[in-house]
Amino acid sequence: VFKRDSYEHRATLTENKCAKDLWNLMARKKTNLCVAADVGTAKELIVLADKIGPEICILKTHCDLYPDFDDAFGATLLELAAKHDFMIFEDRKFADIGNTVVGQYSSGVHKIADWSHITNAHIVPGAGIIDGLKQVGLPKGRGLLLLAEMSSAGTMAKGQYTEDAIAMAAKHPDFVMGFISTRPSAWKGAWSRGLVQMTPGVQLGGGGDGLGQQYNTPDRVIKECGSDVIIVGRGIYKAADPVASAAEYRKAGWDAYVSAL
Ligand code: BMP
Repeated sequence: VFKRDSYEHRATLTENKCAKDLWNLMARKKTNLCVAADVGTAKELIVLADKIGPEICILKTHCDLYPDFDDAFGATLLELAAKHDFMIFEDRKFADIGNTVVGQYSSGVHKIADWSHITNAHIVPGAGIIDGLKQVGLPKGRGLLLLAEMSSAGTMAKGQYTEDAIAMAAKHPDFVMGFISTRPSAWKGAWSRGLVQMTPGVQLGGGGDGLGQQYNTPDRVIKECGSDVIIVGRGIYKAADPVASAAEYRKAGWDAYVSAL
């Protein structure tokens, strides 16, 4: 079991507003469950978010999946986030040069920086991508996650690449709030405990999806892999009863955290 500090304490170790808000939210609401709401339309997403809102700390979106995305999308989600006390994470996975991501993050069709508290980026372009996103996001109090590892089979994000992500995060403690990771308990490089570890590829039954996704259980992700937030998609929104399933994942994630303290 990966020995850990409480979420309350880790809130005191970060310089990023979003990370501090998230640590405190998780402690207050007693949930480390992020739902990946990869449903077919914005309409379905909003219905789902209102139903499972009480169970989650983060609602993760892929706004380019929804054919009915419109200018009201962000405001509606922000209302639900306030109503149910959760944060919004647009899983945009920016991957371009600094100048391009400034436009992609702030404007275009989706205007992500206006409504998403958290977003993420690949480090493949080098540090300029963080500088670009930070120019837009820091004045708005946003937080950035770096993809240090991925859950998919054959991922290139490993070894030296992961070490480089750790080093880049350390240079931007005001804006980089954490990582997408799969096994931070095994990392060799030192990283600030104020940074949040979020892990996708989580299902109670384990297994995979035939397209490269690899699943671990909530218990293993939190206790053995050293993660802080479990990200669950199909395990919840494809369940016969998504609210009951969200409650089940929430309990599994929280019990694992408490037992690892
Ligand atoms: P599911 O639980 O249905 O497999 O969904 C996983 C979610 O996490 C998807 O939204 C996917 O885009 C995202 N994700 C992932 O699966 N692996 C990663 O390494 C990074 C991700 O963002």
